[in-house]
Amino acid sequence: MAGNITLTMIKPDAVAEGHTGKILDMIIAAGYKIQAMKLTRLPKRKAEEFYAVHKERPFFGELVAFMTEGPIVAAILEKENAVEDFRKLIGATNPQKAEDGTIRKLFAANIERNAVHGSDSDENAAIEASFHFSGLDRF
Ligand code: FUP
Repeated sequence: MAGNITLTMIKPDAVAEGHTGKILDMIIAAGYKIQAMKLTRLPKRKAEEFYAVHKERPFFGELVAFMTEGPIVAAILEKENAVEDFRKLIGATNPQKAEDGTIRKLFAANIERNAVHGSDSDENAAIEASFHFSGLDRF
């Protein structure tokens, strides 16, 4: 069903700082069911592919370096209105602009090291879910 999944990555900063459990608690408390989940480390080529839309941007090299510096937790999350509600739960890209109580406000250092990813559309959620998981890994 369109609109019922989003793809998240708990980014290398948040995993390294030990925030994975607290972030997953917030996600589950917000009503998401975990369809798939793994601890993994993106190779440079895969990080470049994931963020290909940003490849001409000045921050692209730093973004790829950050996203490959350590393990991430990738997960497919299921709930009605998943994409939009998750964007509200994580807050603005820049944590200084994120609302109080959002995941980025609580755990992110700055616009680059911003703790979590959330898909920005239903179309991208489907693409990003398939990027990280095969059908066999989804429940
Ligand atoms: P978001 O959808 O909130 O993850 O934000 P974007 O798709 O605009 O950006 C993707 C990632 O690029 C962000 F998570 C962090 C990084 N980024 C920067 O490092 N600097 C910027 O100015 C903008 C984005």
